[in-house]
Amino acid sequence: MLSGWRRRNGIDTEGGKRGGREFKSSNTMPVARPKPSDDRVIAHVDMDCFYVQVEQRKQPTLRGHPTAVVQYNSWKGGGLIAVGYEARKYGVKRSMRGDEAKKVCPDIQLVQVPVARGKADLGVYRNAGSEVVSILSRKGRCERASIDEVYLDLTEAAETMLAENPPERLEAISEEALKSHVLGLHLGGASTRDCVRAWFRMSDADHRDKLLACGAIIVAELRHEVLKETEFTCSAGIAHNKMLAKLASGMNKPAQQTVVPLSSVEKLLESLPIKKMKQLGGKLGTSLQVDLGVNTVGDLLRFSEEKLQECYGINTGTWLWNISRGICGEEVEGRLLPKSHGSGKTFRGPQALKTVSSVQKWLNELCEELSERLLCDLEQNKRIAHTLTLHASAYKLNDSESLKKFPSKSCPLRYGIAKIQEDALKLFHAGLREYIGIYHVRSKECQHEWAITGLSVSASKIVGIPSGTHSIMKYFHNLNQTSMTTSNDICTKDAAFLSPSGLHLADPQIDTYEDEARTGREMPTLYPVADETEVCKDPLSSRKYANNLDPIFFRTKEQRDGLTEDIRLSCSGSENGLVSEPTQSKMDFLGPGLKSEKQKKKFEKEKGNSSILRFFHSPDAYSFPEHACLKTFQESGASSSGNLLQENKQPTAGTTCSLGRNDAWSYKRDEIDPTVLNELPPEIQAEVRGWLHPQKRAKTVKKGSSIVHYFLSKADL
Ligand code: TTP
Repeated sequence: MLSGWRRRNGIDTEGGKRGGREFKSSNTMPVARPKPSDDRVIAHVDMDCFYVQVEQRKQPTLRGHPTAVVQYNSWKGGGLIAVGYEARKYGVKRSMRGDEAKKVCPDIQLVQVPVARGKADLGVYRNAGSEVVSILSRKGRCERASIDEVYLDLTEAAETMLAENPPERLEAISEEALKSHVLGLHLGGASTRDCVRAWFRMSDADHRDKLLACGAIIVAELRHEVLKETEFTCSAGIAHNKMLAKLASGMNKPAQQTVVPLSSVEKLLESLPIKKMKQLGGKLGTSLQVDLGVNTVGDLLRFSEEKLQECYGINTGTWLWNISRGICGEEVEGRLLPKSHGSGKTFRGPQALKTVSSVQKWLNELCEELSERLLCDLEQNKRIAHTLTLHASAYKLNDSESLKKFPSKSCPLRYGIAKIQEDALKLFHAGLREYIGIYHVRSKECQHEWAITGLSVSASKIVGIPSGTHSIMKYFHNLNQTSMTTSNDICTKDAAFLSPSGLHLADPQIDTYEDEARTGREMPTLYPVADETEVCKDPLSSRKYANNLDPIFFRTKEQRDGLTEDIRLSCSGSENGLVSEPTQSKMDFLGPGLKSEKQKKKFEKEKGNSSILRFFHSPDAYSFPEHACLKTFQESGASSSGNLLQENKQPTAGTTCSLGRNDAWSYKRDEIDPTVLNELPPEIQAEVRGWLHPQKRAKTVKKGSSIVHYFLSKADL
């Protein structure tokens, strides 16, 4: 009898793949066997009871007191999402609610997570995480794995230290480093500290151990800097690969670090419960236990690679074979920024959503938050997300036993609150159709057939905007041109999607994600414990976010080369992509001024975000002259940080046009492709040229011919 995981993955007992489906590997389950790279020095740093520490920093009087952070839903005191170490001593656990925690620890201080839009607002934690990341990234390649976890590749720093300043020649080894736990270290009667010191100073040690010793000294120093500069403590694991480092960082908490020398790996894995291993905490782990009788990672050694492949597919089989030997070739990606943004919420018990309008209401809230974060990312980091994904969890009212999952759906992401909201709703409808069947969706009773218990929207495939070679105007111009055909495509598809008759049509615009079958991980839906879903955590990070995985990351790691059509769409400024002629496209590029009255209204409804104008609104972007402060922009109010009416000065004598707070988006006049200007309507070419070459600027601008004209509402003219 196959366990659920294997059945769903189409793996039969003979090892074939049923139904012609092939198991797809995730990022961390590479097909090829990685070369054991024992000479790398990798650290995993994990903040201790992170939310609690952030709250204690905000309210120092909480320090030293048993404290926990609760979700904002106050039912039974709210569910605990983070428990401080003082509270843990009393037996307070994350699974408890506030009232229960008070029973076991009457002195406990319960702090509610900040709330915005009727849901948890995790911005403060996210920002605190960024502070830590910026410190940890000082010594090597740094990968932000989740809101409070970081991987570091310290190989180079460790090699340099070993060559120039090896531990045996150090006058003193820091106290923090001497508190390290070195796995497999034989104490032989001496004090732990003396043994650790001796291990650090061992001149005849294996080269790889020496590298780890240097890594441990560096990590201790970094942790100390984090404490000094942010007041946060963190724990760390230092090993030769990510998997082992991650395992080790949780072994001794809080504020401690653990080193895994190569010689200790076998013993460590031998007795490690299979479910403790990253990615094996869910159904794949259960399948290993149930189907193969594997209880510890070491038990996997009984199986050949072929056998594991037979049971779980090529990639997962090889991955399992590797991890049982402590092999992991995964690189530390140089990434300080999150891979995705998301916003979600769960609706438990009576809060479950049972009508499309209630779903839409919440989707609108979630999309608004997502849009704000995207704009913030765009402004601060010059990054654009390409894919919008909707995840939901649901049950059927008339068939609560049904195991069918609400399918996750995705589509190209179009910027602008209204567009994101519109697309998210379409994704929801697409998911719902599949979940309960077309007939039911179309019938009136459908409103009473399902209940949504969780909703989340996320934006992924985030890439940086190329800079340097082209002007930003050129960039958007290109986007706009391409958007024409794509927009039409989208429009057609949307029409098919929305029209009742179109319900039967396939909508290639929307992707359906399969469940964990693809990845061997938990169903990528919502955050496991908290009522409030925060989807910004890196899905690759750990067990704790297993339910929060965004499958997009497992499908492919590669980012699209440059910018893709969905972004172009978003920049077109056209409503629903209703542009068919090049001239119209140019008008879109310029804003609503040249459009029909109807289009103008639609544009305003669009809140300004989706248009190229929105980008100009960014304080970092090239700005319009002072008098071009636009009502349309003002009304949008959607920027997370941009100030629409911020002082916009005209470029002066310098060669660089930069009016924002930083110059990252400024561009050199010389770099501006003159053809861009030629593409503009003749009546405004002169004015734009005037900005770029103020000395040549026309002295007077005829009313009605200025570019400003295009951005002013009728009332302003
Ligand atoms: P964790 O790192 O899992 O836990 P922690 O930092 O609170 O404690 P530890 O010292 O044991 O690592 O989670 C990081 C933060 O993420 C946590 O402080 C609160 C938040 N979180 C949730 O909101 N819901 C959850 O279900 C989990 C697991 C964490």
